Amino acid sequence: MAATDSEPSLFSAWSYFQTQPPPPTLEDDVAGRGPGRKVALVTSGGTTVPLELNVVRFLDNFSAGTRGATSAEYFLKAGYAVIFMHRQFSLQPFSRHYSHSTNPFLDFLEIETDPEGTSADAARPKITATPSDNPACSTTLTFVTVNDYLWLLRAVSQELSVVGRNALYYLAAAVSDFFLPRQKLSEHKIQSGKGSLLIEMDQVPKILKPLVDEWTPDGFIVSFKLETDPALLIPKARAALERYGHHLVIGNNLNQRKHEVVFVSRRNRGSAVSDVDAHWLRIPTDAVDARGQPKEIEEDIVAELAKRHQAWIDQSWSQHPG
Ligand code: PAZ
Repeated sequence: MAATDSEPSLFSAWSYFQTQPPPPTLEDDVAGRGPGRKVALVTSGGTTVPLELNVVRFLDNFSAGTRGATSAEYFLKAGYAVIFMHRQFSLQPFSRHYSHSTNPFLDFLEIETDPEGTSADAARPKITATPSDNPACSTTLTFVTVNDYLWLLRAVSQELSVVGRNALYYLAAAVSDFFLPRQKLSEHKIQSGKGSLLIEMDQVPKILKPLVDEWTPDGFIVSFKLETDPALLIPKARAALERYGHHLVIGNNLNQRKHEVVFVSRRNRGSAVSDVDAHWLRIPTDAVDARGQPKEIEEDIVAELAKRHQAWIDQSWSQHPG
């Protein structure tokens, strides 16, 4: 019978779902297995450690947020939804190209240079995309202090745990190892006049442990390790893998971090941490990308991670379907 000839039916919500077919992708969407549902939580920039409750002085970290902001762009290009959790006023994806600007609309634009390289402005990036071209599925969160960072990371990772294996954690923020607990903070500005200032700081708890074991047990977790002594890089990365049991540590030395990083991981999931694979990614200092722009190592880091993350999702599903 043609639709126009039929009596209008009265559906209750119950009868609707009893009689109408679900879309074919529903199960995957809900389980977080859909192709567009991979999510990267990118942390970026340094944390501060206030020395007073009414903050006049604080300790800070060198990080400008370049690694995180650049990587977030490549995650978006690789089809990830991105939660960009960054230090307030540190570099942000896309607008990092225009560091003088505070225009939030730049967050939604893609940037390209003159492909011919002929115009007088050839070296200057130009905006070619509209907001609708950019994945709308990205969010920005900000922190300032190490305390903000820890609370935010816990809350976001607990929320994100619903995405299960499709969540990738890219922990590039430079998080202070030491802090002053609130109970030890002076309420008012620390006064001079008593000679030198001695401050004893407590160690920041090792947040990766509960992240891996409790908050987001199915997430694919990548931490960064920064060193200035190259001899320490791989041993410290290995120790982090052993201590926290996560998937991967990306090691970088302060002065070479834009040109080389090392991926340190277990050879096989579950194998002893003494049996690690150290995979170096290097780009020449004068490398250029397909558009003739200086190449960014984050492009290769994210490509390698997207491959490993997908392989891990596929492997997990073949071992534990559903
Ligand atoms: O932000 P940036 O590009 O200047 O520096 C990036 C980085 C060195 C902070 C990052 O790659 C990193 O190693 N983060 C972890 C630092 C650590 O806590 O060991």
